[in-house]
Amino acid sequence: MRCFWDKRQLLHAPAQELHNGSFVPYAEHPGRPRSILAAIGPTEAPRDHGEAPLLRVHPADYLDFLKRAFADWQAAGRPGDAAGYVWPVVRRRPLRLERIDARLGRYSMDASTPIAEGTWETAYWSAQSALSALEAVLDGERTAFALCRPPGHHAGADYAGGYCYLNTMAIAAEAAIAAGRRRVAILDIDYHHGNGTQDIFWDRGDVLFVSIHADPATDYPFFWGHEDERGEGDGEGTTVNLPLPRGTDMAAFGKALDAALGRIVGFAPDLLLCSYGADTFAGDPISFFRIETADYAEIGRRIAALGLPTAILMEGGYAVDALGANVASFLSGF
Ligand code: Q9C
Ligand code: ZN
Repeated sequence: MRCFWDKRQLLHAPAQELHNGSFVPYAEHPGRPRSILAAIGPTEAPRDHGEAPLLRVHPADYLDFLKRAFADWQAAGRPGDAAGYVWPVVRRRPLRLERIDARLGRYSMDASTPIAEGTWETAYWSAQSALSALEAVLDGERTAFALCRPPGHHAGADYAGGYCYLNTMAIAAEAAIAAGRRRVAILDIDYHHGNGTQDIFWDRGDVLFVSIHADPATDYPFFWGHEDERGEGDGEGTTVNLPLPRGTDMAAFGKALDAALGRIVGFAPDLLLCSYGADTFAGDPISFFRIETADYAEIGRRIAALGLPTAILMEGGYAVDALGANVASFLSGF
């Protein structure tokens, strides 16, 4: 399988994140892609598709924020990585915000997504890897893999969150539509609900978003991913949420997967895009499902059995020692 990765995706390395009340080492660190690279064999550098495909999803002012935030933070005399501490939940309205702390609040949803020196460049090349995997599939490959890092599915059109800055999945889906594909299905099997992807395609009838994830009653991101969220307007019924309880093993996950695949078949898409997170693994340090390494091959086989052209985009997975084996197992199923 063709695999895409750019070594500039190692640059982003925030020191810490706020986790359950303490500052702890940042879980989404460069050791993750190193573990994957050691397990999957040769990769190709992505082609540079420029900013136009990013601007199909994200407004220019948000990209400008991502590019400038670290420099603005340093210019304000702040130590470490740029991180917000105030968020406009109540009566949010358009404002021309100059203060870095205000901009960090305006353009992010949580305290686990700091901006460090190489963040923009890393996110940019992560998106280019996604676009290159999509391009390979549009050009006739049955499957392709993008080692996206940072991940993307928590980032909305104008906000960062959950270690995500650019929504790589939405960027790929919009590129597929711009290239003439009429119906695109997204299957998100990261442990966490893909709130950013859901938000971006909430009212879209041409993009199906199906997600299997930990129940937001108990798990991040809490405010999205409940079963009764089904989309609106043209998108009514094209958002499908299948939350599962903590402790879910392959038997229960497999039933939800079959239901998800049934919805995808019913949608009759031209193309499948898969947000793959290995944080459903039993040994994941921040998650609570019980999927084993060998199970990922079975999950991959069942998805491949749809027979759809499929681009796979990497999302989460924090058990770094097992991460490469988990990704390799999943890809082997295809
Ligand atoms: N105390 C992805 O897997 N931190 N993002 C949760 C819980 C955010 C995970 C904190 C987890 C985001 C792509
Ligand atoms: Zn996750």
